[in-house]
Amino acid sequence: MHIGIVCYPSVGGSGIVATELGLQLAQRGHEVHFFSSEVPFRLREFHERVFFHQVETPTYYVFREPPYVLSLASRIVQVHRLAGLDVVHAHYAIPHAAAAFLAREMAGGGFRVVTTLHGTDITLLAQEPSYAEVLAFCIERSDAVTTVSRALREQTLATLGVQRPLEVIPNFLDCHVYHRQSRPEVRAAFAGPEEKILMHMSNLRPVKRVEDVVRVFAAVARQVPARLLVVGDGPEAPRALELAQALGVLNRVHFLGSQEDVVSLLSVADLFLLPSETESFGLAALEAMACGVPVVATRTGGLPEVVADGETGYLLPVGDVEGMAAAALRILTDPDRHARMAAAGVERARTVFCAERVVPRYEALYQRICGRRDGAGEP
Ligand code: GMT
Repeated sequence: MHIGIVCYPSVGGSGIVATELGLQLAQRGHEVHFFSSEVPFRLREFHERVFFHQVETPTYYVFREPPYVLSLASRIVQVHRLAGLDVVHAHYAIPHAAAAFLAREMAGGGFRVVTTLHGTDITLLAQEPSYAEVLAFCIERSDAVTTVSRALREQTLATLGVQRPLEVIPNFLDCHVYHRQSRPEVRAAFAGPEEKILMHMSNLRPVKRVEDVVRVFAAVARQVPARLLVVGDGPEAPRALELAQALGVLNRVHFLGSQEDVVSLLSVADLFLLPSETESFGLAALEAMACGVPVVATRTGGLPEVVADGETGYLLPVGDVEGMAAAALRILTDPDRHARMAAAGVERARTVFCAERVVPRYEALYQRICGRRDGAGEP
């Protein structure tokens, strides 16, 4: 099939999942066309059957902001004329689903539109009167809509009152890439042999509650020698840094900024912290589990569908810093428990969330909405 993928290029779960999906589809013989404002993070190498179409937004003095949706819709239609797209798959509804809808209208219905809801497009933006109605409209008018967790599906039905079916297809990983490596030199760069390494990785926005990460770490570091790696960048970075200083742990916290090779870093971590306010899935938690890192996270959104509470980590109420610190210490001070949870995380990632298990579900969906009977998986 010829598949268009529309996504955000920056570091963030929806862009990572969209990019990985496109690469997996290309490996399975499909022709994949990415549409974004820049080359997506993680699409830096050449891949056969993968094309990238940059969306240019020419500016003009009457525009307050360049109308990206219009440029994106035009680009999709141009590529459709040349490549004959069967499906355009919009990742993150705003504004990608609207642009895909407009492009389909302009192309006389020449392709199908799939929208994948990822998280804050529903949990935050659906509450905004400026977006709610157009969001509901795009969801109703897509040929298929998926959500990355059951929790997000329920939330979408509850907040927008949409009538159409929403299919849950969970996020996934390339399990050939996400596995624990032996990296003693990376470990030695951050910690002494007696120190535990805790890690957090996100785009450091308020929803991630990065201050809770620092508070949990400070409580843990009072009991066991430890270091904290903070991977990613975002608006909460300065506050987290100030808090680490105020709590006297700044010399044990490493703010690493955005990193491409997260597997090397996860491979030296002993525990992963994800104390988010809301998390429709929690891709970072899954990446940690796949690399044998137990997770302490909040019981919110789709996280309970990813982290098996008591088996691959522990889930605590949002804001329960004390509880999360106690759970972290329970894991870090008990080598048997740690080993059990690490192994259970790897097992869960491999049996439920590997690309081989999940990508065929997207293929089957595309085939279904295109009315093909030639079998899922066939390009
Ligand atoms: O919704 C967002 O905050 C953005 C989005 C992203 O691009 O990072 O994150 C969401 O999508 C990811 C991929 O499906 C999920 O793993 C994240 O849980 C989800 N973020 C939130 O729900 C806060």
